[in-house]
Amino acid sequence: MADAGSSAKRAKLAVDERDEVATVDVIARVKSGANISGLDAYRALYDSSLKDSDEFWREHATRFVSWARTFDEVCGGTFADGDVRWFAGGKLNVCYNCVDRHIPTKGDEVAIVHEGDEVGSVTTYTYKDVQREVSRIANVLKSFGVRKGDNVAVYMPMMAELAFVMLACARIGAVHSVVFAGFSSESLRDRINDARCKVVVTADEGRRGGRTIPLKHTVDMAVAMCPTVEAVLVYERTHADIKYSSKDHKLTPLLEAARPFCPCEEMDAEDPLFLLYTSGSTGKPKGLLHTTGGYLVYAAITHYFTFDYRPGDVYACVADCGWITGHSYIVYGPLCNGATTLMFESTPLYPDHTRYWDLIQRHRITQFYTAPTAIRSLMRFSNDAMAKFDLTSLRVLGTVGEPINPEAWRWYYDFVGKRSCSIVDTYWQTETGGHVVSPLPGCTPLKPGSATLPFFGVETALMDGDGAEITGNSVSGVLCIKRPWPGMARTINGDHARFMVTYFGAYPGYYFTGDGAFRDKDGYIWITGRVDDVLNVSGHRLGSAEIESALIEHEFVAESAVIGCPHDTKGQGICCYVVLTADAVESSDLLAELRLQVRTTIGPFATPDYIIATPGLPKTRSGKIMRRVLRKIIAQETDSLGDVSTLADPSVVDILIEKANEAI
Ligand code: 6R9
Repeated sequence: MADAGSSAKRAKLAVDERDEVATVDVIARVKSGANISGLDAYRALYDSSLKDSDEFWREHATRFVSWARTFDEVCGGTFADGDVRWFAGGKLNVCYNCVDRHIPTKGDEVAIVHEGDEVGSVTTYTYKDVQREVSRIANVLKSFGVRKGDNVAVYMPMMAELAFVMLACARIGAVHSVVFAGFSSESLRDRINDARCKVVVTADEGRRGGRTIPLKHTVDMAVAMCPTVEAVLVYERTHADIKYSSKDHKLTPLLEAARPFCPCEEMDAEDPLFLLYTSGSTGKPKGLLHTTGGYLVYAAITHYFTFDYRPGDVYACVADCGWITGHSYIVYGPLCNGATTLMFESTPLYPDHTRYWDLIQRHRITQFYTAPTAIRSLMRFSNDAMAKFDLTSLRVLGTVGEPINPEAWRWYYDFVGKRSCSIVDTYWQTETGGHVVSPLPGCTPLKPGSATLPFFGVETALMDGDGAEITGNSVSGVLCIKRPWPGMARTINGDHARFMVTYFGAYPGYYFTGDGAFRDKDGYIWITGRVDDVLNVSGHRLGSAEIESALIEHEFVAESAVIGCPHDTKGQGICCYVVLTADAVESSDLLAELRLQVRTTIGPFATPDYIIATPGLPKTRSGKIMRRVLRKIIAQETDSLGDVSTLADPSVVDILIEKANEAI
């Protein structure tokens, strides 16, 4: 069983202790020439970004992005009306901005460095190379009838070609929907069907951590139940001998035959750029829609300031393009800024735990961006092996995906950054498109565990249980954003009503993040985690409802309740309580089967840490499951269960405690 139980010990700061945390003033390697220098400069620019918002965004939209036609209006619409738009009337193409416009000045400079699964299997692509490769696949897509506004599903490993496909879609005005290659065929099927995709791009197999992932096989199972799919285009990553049916097309010969130039489609600022599915607290995953102008401006400006990007840098975000982090900070932000961006196909532990350090040393990486879960898994090893690598190229170290515990922050700062790098704990979401709360290197004094201060143009607010805004400092509440920002998602595919209810229903006039936060005495923001039923497992969002419905599909499950539990490396683990049907016999085999059921329905990253069979769930008299009680039980905080007298059957609590203790 996983080591979730012991994690209760993990250092967790109590709210009032956060006010006592001193700032760390590190900026040695960043200081000279930082893109913005000092807290005063930040405050001045931040204030003007709110006070003269239109002017701020007009100036930066023109500075970071090239427009085929300038926009007539900076921002229009409101949260309340659900019609927010940015840069209306502006025309542009995202791929032109990320590739073509850099060619006159840096056509022969490296745009993408790809490090494959095996150590040192490196391929580099200049901006000219990228233009050629993107054009080829764009022309192939067109030959399959993909046109402006069509949705294309992408289910690929972290090959450079994944970025090419994304850029190719942007080039011809198609809307990509990248599905993380760790999702199951059922998850993929639902996403393809929700977006009515007509083409799916995949690879024969993936390679990750020395293992082979049968991607095309998964696509076959999904597409069998996707009536809209006309063609499946297959990159040959491993050249495995796989089955090709009449809808399937090997890309190798098609790309060889394709013209290596494809013109860029002129897009409206508010035309869709991509869909990306993410878990919500209820029901099926939401296909969030991002549009062209605002998203690109926001990805580029945040990449520039948060990572203190400078020409000549080798910037590396080791996330997967299947998540928003890969979209904004591997592909769109860095390439829009003309950067050299690294794509990493492998894992931090392959072939051993020094892979990242070797990567940094060999590529002379200047900015390194990863997740707290990876940091926690690496800090278990002795630092001696790391000490043999030259990490002095680093200037900025980033984290994303979940709150970073101060212990992990310290280790990242002391040992990876050698106390000379800025740590940027970037808080944001699929919905926000880019960073909304983050330190800026050489600018924001750091506090281990705090995402610090809002990005330019982002007005944060904390709300109380009655829906009122909490003023002042040293306060906790629900984190909201008070005004539109360019990178925000515009809708949920096919369900604008759900978009409105989910994000603007809870606090009218505010965007609701779903996260809790503490604002300390200096106004610094500390994210405390989700306040809804969304789990965050190794930085991946999972809805408890999704896992519950996967369990319920099993013939022997009558009822289930899924909650997050503390976990040493993953941040949160998955704990499932199941009530078996009357004719079921509880056995370790059956529980293993249920675990497998979740794994195959959603994907391996959703594998439960605990499955606990129980005769009943703690429910109120109105039938609502008291998840708080379940959370406390698995976290072994049974002395603070709170009031359980309102439960329909309070005796179930003792049984649950006993069962949980057995499982741990
Ligand atoms: C970018 C990304 C979003 C959720 C978000 C929050 C958590 C992300 C965080 C963080 C604390 C940070 N989260 N960054 N929590 N500190 N620096 O991860 O997007 O997959 O949509 O997840 O992740 O709970 O609401 P996404």
